Amino acid sequence: MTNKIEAPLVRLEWDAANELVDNASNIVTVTHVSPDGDAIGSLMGLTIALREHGKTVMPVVDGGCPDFLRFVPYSEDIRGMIDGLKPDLVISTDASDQPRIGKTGNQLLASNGVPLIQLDHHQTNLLFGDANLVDARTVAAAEGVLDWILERGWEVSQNAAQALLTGFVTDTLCFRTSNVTASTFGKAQILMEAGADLTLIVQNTMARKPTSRHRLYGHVLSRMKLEDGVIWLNLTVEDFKFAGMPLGEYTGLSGYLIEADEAYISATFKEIEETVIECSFRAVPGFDVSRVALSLGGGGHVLASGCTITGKTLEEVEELVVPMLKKQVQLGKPIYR
Ligand SMILES: [Mn+2]
Repeated sequence: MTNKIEAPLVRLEWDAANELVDNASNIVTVTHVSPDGDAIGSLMGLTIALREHGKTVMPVVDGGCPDFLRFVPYSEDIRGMIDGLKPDLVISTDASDQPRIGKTGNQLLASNGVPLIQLDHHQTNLLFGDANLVDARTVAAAEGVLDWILERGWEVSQNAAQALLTGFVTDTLCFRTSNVTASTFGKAQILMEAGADLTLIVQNTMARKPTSRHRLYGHVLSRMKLEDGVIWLNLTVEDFKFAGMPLGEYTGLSGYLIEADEAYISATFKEIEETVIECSFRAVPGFDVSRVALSLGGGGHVLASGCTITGKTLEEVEELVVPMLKKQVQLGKPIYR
């Protein structure tokens, strides 16, 4: 194995996707479980644009829309369950494989034999749609949705733009990630000219967080470990209880740990049940955590990825995965520091 970063995955089956959309009238849009800003932003940007072009569209995700993303236009329409829905087309956004679209998404596909378009930007995408719109060069699934809207020659409405800019902002950590290019700003300009409010998004996502997250950080950070360029933390069920956070809620800790000067790869190992462990990885440019996640049944981006390991305890997962990450440190070289 070398540290050669693979060419970005690009598979844009526009014609097949457009034909499926043109022949459908009743569409359900879905996105990945534990939805983040890009999941909800791409889901709603697409939903709004399709509705504006005469389609009946119902957005669905397991558990519904998280509270902090309720500022996204029409997010109140997002259902947490599929009862009664019988679409003639399902479109998923921001999910790299079919299990990621959760119980609701998989129930929809299983019960109807209905066709699936999947739109995504993860390098590890498994091309699981009947039509695939995957571009790993895009910074967010929301950018892929915008590309599709522009490809169709559609206007971008203010509501669609607001939803889509949310995906751009959250997936790029406010235009700070290494995949941001001049073209990213060109597309952000299109969205802001259409009326998207950047400050509204920043204040609801980047600049605010639940206080319980501060409580968790204060409780666990002294336990972090740093060896051979890898920095990591184990998070137990007890830690979440102490902080008053729902089990498994997004913590942002791997993104925080990777800011440490001596770290090239960071990880958090999150105990959901005694032998169900969620792993989250981050890397600085020049290293690759996507293949470790993929080999463990997960996926993601070169610099940010994750997986869920079942049948092992927190300690066993740490023992298995940390050496894999240390190996990735040896295979890489920092580009900027
Ligand atoms: Mn995304």
